[in-house]
Amino acid sequence: MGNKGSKDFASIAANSRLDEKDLKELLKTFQKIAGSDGLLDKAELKAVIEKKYGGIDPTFSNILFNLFDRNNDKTVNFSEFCLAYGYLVNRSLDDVIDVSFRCLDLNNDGFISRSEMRAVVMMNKKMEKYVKVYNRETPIDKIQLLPIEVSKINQEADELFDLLDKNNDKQVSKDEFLQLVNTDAEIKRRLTSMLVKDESVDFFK
Ligand SMILES: [Ca+2]
Ligand SMILES: [Ca+2]
Ligand SMILES: [Ca+2]
Repeated sequence: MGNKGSKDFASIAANSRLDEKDLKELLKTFQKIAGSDGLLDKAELKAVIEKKYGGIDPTFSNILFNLFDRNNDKTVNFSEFCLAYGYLVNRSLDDVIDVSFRCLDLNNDGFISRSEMRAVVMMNKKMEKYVKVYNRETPIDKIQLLPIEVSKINQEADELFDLLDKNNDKQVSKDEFLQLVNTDAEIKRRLTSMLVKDESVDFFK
């Protein structure tokens, strides 16, 4: 993956708010999972998820991949990897809102749809159940939700979606998202805590 001099490390450290010692550890991890081309693709990320959670939840792997692939070129380089990792470790990063939007826009078309919002809230609930109810012993793709849970989740997602979709055109644009999330601390808290659980931090270990 090229020569990572200490200058590169310093700039990655500054951008990701990780220290250089963290970065050296992360580089080892990254090299292991990204393979010889030094780039992490979606299949490689899925393999990591599968190993950790015993299964794949497609929404979860899409969210994570969007979180990592900042420039949307379908691969994750080491610098992107560190940025996302820094984001997971330190929730107060300035780009938290931007990243939240990217994570919710599962198909990357620049808008959040109602079904994307539902899928993300659903995934979040599944993850919660996986950790709290099943104690991580059941593969994540085997976690079942009761019909009553599903309808509650959809209701919760729809409420949030309707708040965000100010002009009622059935999609949430980036502008709508920024307007509300920047002015409403409670919505900001809900969205950002929903997308990335502390759970994900030890992900690659
Ligand atoms: Ca990329
Ligand atoms: Ca979308
Ligand atoms: Ca709209």
